[in-house]
Amino acid sequence: MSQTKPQQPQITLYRGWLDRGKRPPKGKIPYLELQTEGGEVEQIGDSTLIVKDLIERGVIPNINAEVSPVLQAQDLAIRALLEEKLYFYHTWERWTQNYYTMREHVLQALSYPMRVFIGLIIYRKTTATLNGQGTGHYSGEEIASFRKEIWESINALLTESKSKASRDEGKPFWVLGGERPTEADTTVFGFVVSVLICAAAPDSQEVVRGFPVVLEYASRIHDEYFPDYEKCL
Ligand SMILES: N[C@@H](CCC(=O)N[C@@H](CS)C(=O)NCC(=O)O)C(=O)O
Repeated sequence: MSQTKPQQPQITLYRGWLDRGKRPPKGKIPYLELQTEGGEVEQIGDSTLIVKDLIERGVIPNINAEVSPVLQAQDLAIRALLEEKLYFYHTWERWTQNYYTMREHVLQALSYPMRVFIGLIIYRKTTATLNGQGTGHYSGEEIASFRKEIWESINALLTESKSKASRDEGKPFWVLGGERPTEADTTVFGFVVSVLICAAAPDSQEVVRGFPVVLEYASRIHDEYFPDYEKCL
């Protein structure tokens, strides 16, 4: 019996700061708009929920399906470390220490008066979030040391993984040290690239550029999966 593959939905990804003005489901970028075969349009916000939804629809494979429960726990911990901790140190560096560079970049599509106005709203909301979450109460030195500790930990995992994978010269190696990527790799790769391309993150860039194995990790993933993108490594 022949089986017809379900029609893939049409997907539009919104990831620019100004897309937040369109009231996405979680009030944040990134979010997706999915148009199903029947013409229905659905919005999904939050990268974790987006991944779960696309797996359920069969659009992408569940790369964690074969991973043991212990490794799944480690995978989750790495993602949480970056998304719920390092993310706020990044936000602090970009929006409080390099405010004008950040504002001019993310709001570049707006006129100057609008950049000033919207920039102020973002600044006030961001500092309130940082204070509520806790990062806003640390000193610059404390944030720098927490941030360094995180990148050192990521570097330690990747260094171990790279040494195990040394037979596969030039091929990607993975943060949990396995043969295949897990979800944590999508997060680690995203954070490395985000630091390297962000002009408002000079201190983070210096830290990341001090870890050759982290750069090598991202470079190999780039070559394997994103050769059509400009390389920042
Ligand atoms: N955990 C969320 C984080 C999304 C997130 O915080 N996005 C930021 C930009 S990087 C945002 O839209 N911030 C605007 C706001 O909080 O109002 C995800 O991965 O989707």
